[in-house]
Amino acid sequence: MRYTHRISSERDTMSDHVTDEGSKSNKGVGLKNARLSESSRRLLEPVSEIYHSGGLDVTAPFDTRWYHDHRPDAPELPTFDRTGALALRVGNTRRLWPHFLEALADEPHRLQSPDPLDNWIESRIRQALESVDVDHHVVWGHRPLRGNDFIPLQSVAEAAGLAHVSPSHLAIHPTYGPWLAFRAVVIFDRDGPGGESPEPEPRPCDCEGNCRDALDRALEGDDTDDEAWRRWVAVRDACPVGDDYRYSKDQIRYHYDKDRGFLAECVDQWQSMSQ
Ligand code: B12
Repeated sequence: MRYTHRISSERDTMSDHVTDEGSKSNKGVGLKNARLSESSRRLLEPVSEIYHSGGLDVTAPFDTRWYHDHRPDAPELPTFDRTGALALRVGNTRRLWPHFLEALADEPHRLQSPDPLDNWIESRIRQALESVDVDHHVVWGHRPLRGNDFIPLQSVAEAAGLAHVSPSHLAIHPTYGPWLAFRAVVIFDRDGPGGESPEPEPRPCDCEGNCRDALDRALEGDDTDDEAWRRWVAVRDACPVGDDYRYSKDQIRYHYDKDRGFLAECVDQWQSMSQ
């Protein structure tokens, strides 16, 4: 293991203190406020419910046209030849972590995968779609759509009124700040909700957070030194929004370091604490 500090002793449960009740906004994280036809709601509800209950808690529908209007320069989403297709964007906050550890405890073979997190997320997302009888495509955040072209999921979030991309190039949600990740988009062979994209929250980025300075420090630093990951975490920490939703120490460490040995230790610790 490259780093010497110990695994956090905190057991990262579903964090009772972190609920959306009373928070400034949990906009864009579910179906509740989405404009959807009854049939689209019936289609998306069970899938969305599985994602939310499994830690993919920033999941909500959108219309592919909103993204295409917002980023005409970027790669296009598949749309089944519709002007605007019904789509679900799938993402998460810190709530993903305990579900991930639990899954690895149940299915330790996933630890052998080159990227256990992407591997598990793909299987979760696919599993929930098994009972869906409407044609669909899944576009993964971590896989290019074709060639080297990724779909910019931050722009999908922006087009759907969920987040703003900040000067640090991170998407900032009004409640979660930069502490959220985007995993995939599922596009269905159905018309989308149409109309204008939802009005975004006011941009939280006219602040003194100096995330741009933190980004410059990270970019100037030597990426091979053992402290490089801390400079990248500092870019997220520079944002004054979403402090309560900061990932746990272990989650941060794994996301920035991707050390599977460390991940295995987290799983062992999680198992011993849940016995
Ligand atoms: C390729 C990629 C990277 C590459 C290169 C990023 C780049 N363009 O410079 C690398 C591997 C370096 C990278 C690193 C990180 N990434 Co990255 N990355 C992606 C990925 C898979 C595709 C980005 C892309 O090509 N988009 C397509 C083009 C067309 O989009 P674009 O809008 O024109 O450009 C966007 C990005 O490319 C980025 N970008 C463009 N130029 C620059 C320049 C700098 C200096 C930076 C930092 C970013 C950046 O910001 C643009 C939006 O404003 C996305 C997931 C996705 N599919 O969106 C994650 C994603 C953008 N990354 C993410 C994160 C968190 C990181 C890291 C901070 C942490 C980490 N552990 O991965 C580090 C940062 C450290 C670093 N050294 O940069 C998150 C952002 C979450 C958020 N809240 O916004 C995403 C969305 C993945 C996720 N699972 O959520 N990433």
